[in-house]
Amino acid sequence: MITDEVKIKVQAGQGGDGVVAFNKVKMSLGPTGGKGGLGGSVYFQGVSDLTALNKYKRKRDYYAEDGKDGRGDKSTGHGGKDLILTVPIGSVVHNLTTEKDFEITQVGETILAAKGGIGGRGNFYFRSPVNTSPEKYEKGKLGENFEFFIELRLIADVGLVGLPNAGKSSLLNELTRAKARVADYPFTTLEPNLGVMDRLILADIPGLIEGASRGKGLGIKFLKHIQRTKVLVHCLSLESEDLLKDYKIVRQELENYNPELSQKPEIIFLTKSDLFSDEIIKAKMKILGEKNKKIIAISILDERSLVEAKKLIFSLF
Ligand SMILES: Nc1nc2c(ncn2[C@@H]2O[C@H](COP(=O)(O)OP(=O)(O)OP(=O)(O)O)[C@@H](O)[C@H]2O)c(=O)[nH]1
Ligand SMILES: [Mg+2]
Repeated sequence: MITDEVKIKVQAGQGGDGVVAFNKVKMSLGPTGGKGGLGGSVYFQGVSDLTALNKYKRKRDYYAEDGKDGRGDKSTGHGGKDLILTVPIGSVVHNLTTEKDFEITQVGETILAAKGGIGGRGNFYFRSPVNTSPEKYEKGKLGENFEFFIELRLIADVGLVGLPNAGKSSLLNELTRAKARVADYPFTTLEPNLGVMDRLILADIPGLIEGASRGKGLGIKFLKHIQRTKVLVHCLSLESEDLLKDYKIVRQELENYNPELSQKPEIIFLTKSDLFSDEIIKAKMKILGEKNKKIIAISILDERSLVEAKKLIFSLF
């Protein structure tokens, strides 16, 4: 299962305290208290594992290590260990405290989430001609603490959309080596599936229904995953009694969710063409047919139509 939304709290480490110490050797009396070490910072780092957010469902609070106190020989305490929190590439991280957002799109990309506090100075740093035996020191500063909302948006080139049962997952399986579940009832797909077709990443999301953009069905939760795609492939089953209505329902939901989605280049695949004669297909295609629409009939049982489908997709890249 892919977790695609989590809220976590992070706390960077506190700086170590400065120390009060004196040299006990007669010839070199004087303050020797060192500085506290730097508190550990918290970072986010991109990984390719799409399930990397799952762990944040179980545990929500994260702490980096505190810096160690300074030492009596003028030396600085050890720094606290940094904490690295892995997130899948495609994560959008919202800092709920500062309201700043950032995106992680590359494996290994590392972004500072919360900075560790600096260590306090020990009494060695407060020596002066007028006070050769200062007892003064500073406490380490607190590390930053923030609350984050992390949202995964899959990075795909092509998004497969359509009503439930339109044949989206079947098509994904044919065009890529994905093994998405396929069945003859609506809402077979409960989580997005990804597949790779040559260099393109295809994302298959759960079927959309009327009202999806207002939260009906499953679709809304996953529309964000196609927000970054370049092209939408709209699957419409030829089995439908009213293709135009089906088409409009999905287009309307895309538009309602985010008008940018409906601006993306779109290809229409009329699916399950093996079940119908050429005449019927032609007639049905006409119903949708505006001249400038890219539209073809396909079947997972017709290899030639799948080659055409691939070509059409690639023509938009
Ligand atoms: N005859 C025929 N059946 C197909 C074809 N493509 C898909 N199907 C069948 O249509 C049904 C639905 O296919 P899915 O791929 O699960 O549809 P989906 O759009 O992913 O459905 P959801 O995940 O529920 O939204 C399954 O029974 C498939 O076997 C096709 O080209 N020809
Ligand atoms: Mg499916």
